[in-house]
Order: sequence, then C-alpha cells, then structure tokens
Amino acid sequence: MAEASQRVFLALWPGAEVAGRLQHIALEAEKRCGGRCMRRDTLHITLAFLGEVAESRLPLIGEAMASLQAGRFRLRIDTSGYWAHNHIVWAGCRAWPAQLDALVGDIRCALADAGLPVATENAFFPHVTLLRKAQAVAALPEFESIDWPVDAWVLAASSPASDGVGYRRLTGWPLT
Ligand code: 2AM
Repeated sequence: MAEASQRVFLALWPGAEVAGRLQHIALEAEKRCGGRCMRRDTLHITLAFLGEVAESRLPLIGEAMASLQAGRFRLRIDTSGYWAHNHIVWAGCRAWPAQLDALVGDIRCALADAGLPVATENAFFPHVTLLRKAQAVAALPEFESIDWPVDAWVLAASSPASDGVGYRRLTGWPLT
C-alpha cells in the first residue's frame, strides 16, 4: 500500500485582527466578483509550496525549519488584484521588506538541502488569496491598508473540505 502523504506548504498566517480585516475585503470583493470566499481562519501567504510529502518525511521539514534564524518584520497589505488565469482575487503588498525575501530564500534553501524540492515555477509574489472562481470586474473594492506584524511562519496542510479545500496549521516557528 502506498504510504500516506500530505499536501503541505510553508506560510505566514495572520492573527485574528488582520484575518478579520482581510475577510472583510474578501466579502466586499465577493459582492462584485462572485466566486468563493476563503474562510477567515484559512487566509495566509504561501512562502514555499511542497505539494505531496510522505508523512514519514514531514519531520525533515521541522528539522530544516528549526535550523533557521530570522527577524520579525511588518507587512503592509495595500493592494489587490485579479488573476485571469486562475480566477483568483488576492490582496498583497506594493512593496515588501527585504527580510521577507530573505526568509523565503532561507526556507527554500533549507528544504532543498533536506532533499525536499519546492515548486518554483512562479517567482515569489506574496499574496493572500481572498476569492477563488471569481469573475473579472472593472474595479475591486478599495480598502485602508492593513499593517500585519509578522512574528512566525508555519507549516500548513491542505485537505478536501465540504466547501472546497481546507487548510490547517500543523506547526510553526517564531521570528525573533
Ligand atoms: P494560491 O492561493 O495562489 O492558489 C495551498 O494550496 C497554498 O499553496 C495556496 O496558497 C496556493 O496558492 C499555494 N500553491 C498551490 N500550488 C502552488 C504552486 N505550484 N506553487 C506555489 N504555490 C502554490
């Protein structure tokens, strides 16, 4: 029998206040674009996508992440957009601190060193997916920028759910 695996990724996960504000934007966008709103407790920014990993190899991810040291930073969520190729409405940053690119680079290197290849077909572009299966509209809702203090990153898994795909946090590591 094939070994059980999980579809996993490393991500930034907002606290309740930031998640609530992101969800508010998602609900406003849904009024214009339709589609499916992501649940508040599943909103995140993916840093590195691993895809299916055998459960016996998951501890390797923990070991690789525990070797990293990185500092806290803040993100300013101040823009949004629609991607026609996958019908996603997202929120993101016009600019982001160099610490975020450094963290992503370190995570990807540590995973590669542990023999865990990361999907790299798309250049890293930090975004929170708000709606899936959305329609294009002339203008997305405007919103006041959101200050997101980032003090940790997490390992998360996706799994089928009754309302689409569900995401859950498995474990996390602090930024110091
Ligand atoms: P998305 O929200 O832009 O679709 C779980 O699926 C998370 O991993 C989502 O944030 C998703 O991004 C991201 N993801 C899925 N497949 C990916 C890939 N091949 N490369 C990078 N990120 C991916």
